[in-house]
Amino acid sequence: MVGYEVYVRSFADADGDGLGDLAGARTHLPYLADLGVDVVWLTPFYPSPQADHGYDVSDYLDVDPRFGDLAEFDRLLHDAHQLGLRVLIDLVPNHTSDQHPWFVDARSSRDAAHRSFYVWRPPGPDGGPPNNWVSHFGGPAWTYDETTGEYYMHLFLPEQPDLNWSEPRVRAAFEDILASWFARGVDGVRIDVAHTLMEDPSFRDNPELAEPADELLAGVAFDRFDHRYDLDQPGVVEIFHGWRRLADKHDAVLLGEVYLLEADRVARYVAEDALHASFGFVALRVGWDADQICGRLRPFVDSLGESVAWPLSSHDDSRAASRFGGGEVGARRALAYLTLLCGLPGAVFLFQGDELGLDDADLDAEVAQDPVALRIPGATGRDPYRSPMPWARGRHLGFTTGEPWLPLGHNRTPADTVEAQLADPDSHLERTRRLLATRRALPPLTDGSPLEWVLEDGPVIAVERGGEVLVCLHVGDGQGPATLQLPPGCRLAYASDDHVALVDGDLILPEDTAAIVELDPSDEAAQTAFLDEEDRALLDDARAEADAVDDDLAAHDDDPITARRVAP
Ligand code: TEU
Repeated sequence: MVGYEVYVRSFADADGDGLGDLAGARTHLPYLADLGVDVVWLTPFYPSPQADHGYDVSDYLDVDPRFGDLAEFDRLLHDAHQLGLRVLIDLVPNHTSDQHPWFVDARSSRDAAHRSFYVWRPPGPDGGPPNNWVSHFGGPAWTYDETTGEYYMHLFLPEQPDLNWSEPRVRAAFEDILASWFARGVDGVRIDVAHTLMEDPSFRDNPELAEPADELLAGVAFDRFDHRYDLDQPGVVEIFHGWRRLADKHDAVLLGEVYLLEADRVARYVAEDALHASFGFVALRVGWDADQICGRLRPFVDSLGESVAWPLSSHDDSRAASRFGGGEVGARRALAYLTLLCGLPGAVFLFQGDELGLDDADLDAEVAQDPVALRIPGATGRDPYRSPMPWARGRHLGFTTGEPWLPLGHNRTPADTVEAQLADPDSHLERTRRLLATRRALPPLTDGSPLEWVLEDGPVIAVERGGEVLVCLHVGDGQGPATLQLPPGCRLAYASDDHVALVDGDLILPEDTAAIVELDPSDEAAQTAFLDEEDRALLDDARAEADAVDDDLAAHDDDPITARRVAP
């Protein structure tokens, strides 16, 4: 499937209050269906004080009046289904808002009914926080509560207290929440920080790292620790057993935001009795470098197969076009990279505006809205990824008739808009649409066909699917176009750029471009041209065995018992 992340507050504003809303999103569903999207993920629209822009929920079963109401949600869902789109909502189970009635009660006294819904600890020996855990958003992961004389834990803002998932009533409450949304007709949930629900019961200090865990991580305080005791704890996966039974009953999907970069750790969450799939965040953590792209993506392909969702960008991370160099070059690379992702097993997820080739918005520091920017000294925060969608020429590029909650960015121009790009067959938007259509038209790209890494040493990466389709990406080495000799009868099904060509069996691939090639289905040699000797021998054996079975069947044609052909 092709997913599309709608960051609701920045997608489209129907009522002119400067914030995107559900009615605005509904208006543009036909646009998404035309683009080739299968699944729309809506970021949180629940009642919320908006301390973390909706990821601080104060009521899991309603819609914040700023975004609409339940009737508007139902209309959106109905329209989406009419268009053949499925809708995922964003479930935030790790923490609530500090304004959620559970927390309001929990902090009222030590023996409040909901006290155990949250994680409370007495002060450490020096009267300070109980241990050295830090929040994602800077500062300790603990806030002292004057009224009750204990600290509560929060992996994010103090306004986002962590729920205590050892409390069976929390588990029961979330199963009810899920059942309610599934009964309403939602097609699944994206599960916010799915891997962080439990903590080590001894609340030990996390070891400090000499070096950040990953050179591509931001280097904020959070990344200076080995999160051995606060993330990815035993027992989290079991929580999803009950969720999966509920989801299966409603034919709904559980997609985890398991923000871990090691494939085997992510894979533990994906099982027949746990999540259907997880995002593969490594896709956002690669530079424009063939070794990194192959080296980091391949373990996810190997251990998750079809159960991974590749994000091209997200509301938490720099946009692909910016990560790969910005400007025209960045946009060209982002489209070429998306082409490769389309060649891998699993789902691909666009973040709104990726289809336009947008890079991060250029915003003045004074307009900062993201708590990360406002609370971590020196941090730019996530606003540049979250600026409003440019729809059409004119004021605020068609996002709102009012004043946008965040400016669109100095670098946004009328040429970036959906309106302008729809009118130009060479636009990023039209090329993206053709890419998604090509992916849909070539079954080996989506039917679970086996994958072969044909070239992975760079600068050209090539993967072959099911012996029928070849996807190639040239990340560039300063040497100009690469030429790949292909077997006869190949067809160029998609090119990310006009300078890609297939001439007399030679695929000419300029730097920063990608192509999808269909191997001649009538030419068996072409289909196996990329197999190594061992695989070709295996294939020959399998074919010989199939022929033998066929002969055997023919010999028993008149037998009363029906023989079954067994696929080798
Ligand atoms: O993100 C979880 C997460 O791990 C991110 O905070 C990420 O580490 C960070 O954004 C990198 O800058 C989810 C949501 O996607 C995010 O928007 C929320 O702020 C967060 O959870 C808390 O709910």
